[in-house]
Amino acid sequence: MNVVTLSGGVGGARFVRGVCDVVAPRDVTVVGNVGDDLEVLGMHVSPDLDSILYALADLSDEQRGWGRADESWQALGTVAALGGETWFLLGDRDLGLHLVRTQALHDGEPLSAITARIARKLGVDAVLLPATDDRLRTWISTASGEITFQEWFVARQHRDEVDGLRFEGAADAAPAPGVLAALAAADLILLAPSNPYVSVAPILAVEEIRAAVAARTVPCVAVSPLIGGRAVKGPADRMLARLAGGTSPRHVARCYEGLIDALVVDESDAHDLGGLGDVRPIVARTLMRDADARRRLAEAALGRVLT
Ligand code: FO1
Repeated sequence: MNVVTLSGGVGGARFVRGVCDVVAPRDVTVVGNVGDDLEVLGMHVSPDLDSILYALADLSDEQRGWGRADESWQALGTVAALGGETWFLLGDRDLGLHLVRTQALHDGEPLSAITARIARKLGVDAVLLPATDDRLRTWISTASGEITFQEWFVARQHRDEVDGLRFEGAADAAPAPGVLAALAAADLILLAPSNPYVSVAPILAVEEIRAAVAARTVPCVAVSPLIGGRAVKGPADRMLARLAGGTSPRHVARCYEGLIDALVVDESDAHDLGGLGDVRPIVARTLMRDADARRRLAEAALGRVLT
């Protein structure tokens, strides 16, 4: 069974790992968000692709939620001592990946090819594709102006309320090689429990990807990132309240209007399933505390297709 998952970082990466525990990883394609990408200290960082890579290679720092386990920070210490930029934390092990990717990009290799090469080296069998090889960047509108995603998320700890989003470059971005073919060959499309606005929307902002999902002939199942109307981590609940008018399953489903057939919701949200229309609710425990929980959630999302 071919499964395509559209995913952001952290929560999405955990979910993708669960999917790979249930379906043969070779049959799993992950389309990752690149709207969070940034250049820092001269390096191209792709946080969401890296969170997925590290999760699938079993290298993630589970506590921190991003970056590598067993990390050290010597290089960043030198950067700080020399008065360099340290707002975006890059660990020593992580830096190695950014060096390789940045050099390859400078040499003209597309992000998708570099990502595939790094995935192979890390022993990842699933196919990981950036949504696009073109430049696509998420900008956040706040009361104090428009700022880049990472300035809002990391530097300002996402404390500014979001008035709107812009996906720079999306209108001209082409899906990365393999994305449309994977969607065409999919038996099931999944939207990971990532933030609909800043993690999944930048992927769907690539028009041909959105059109392919909209025109699907196979089920598309989204997993809500909310538990009891709250985000496990991050600003998804505040954004849904402000931009969609609430944090119920129907508000999550509305972010994916015309794109999903089912929505996996947490047991704690099962009392409020009104307004879902044609979207079928699948009630499950969605907190991915450990490997078993990850696998159970993946099984719930895959359930109907697997049986
Ligand atoms: N998140 C932070 O909150 N602070 C950081 O300094 C930070 C550094 C970082 C470095 C590499 C990487 O792959 C991810 C990193 N993240 C950091 C996480 C990242 O900014 C976000 O979790 C995602 O962009 C949102 O999905």
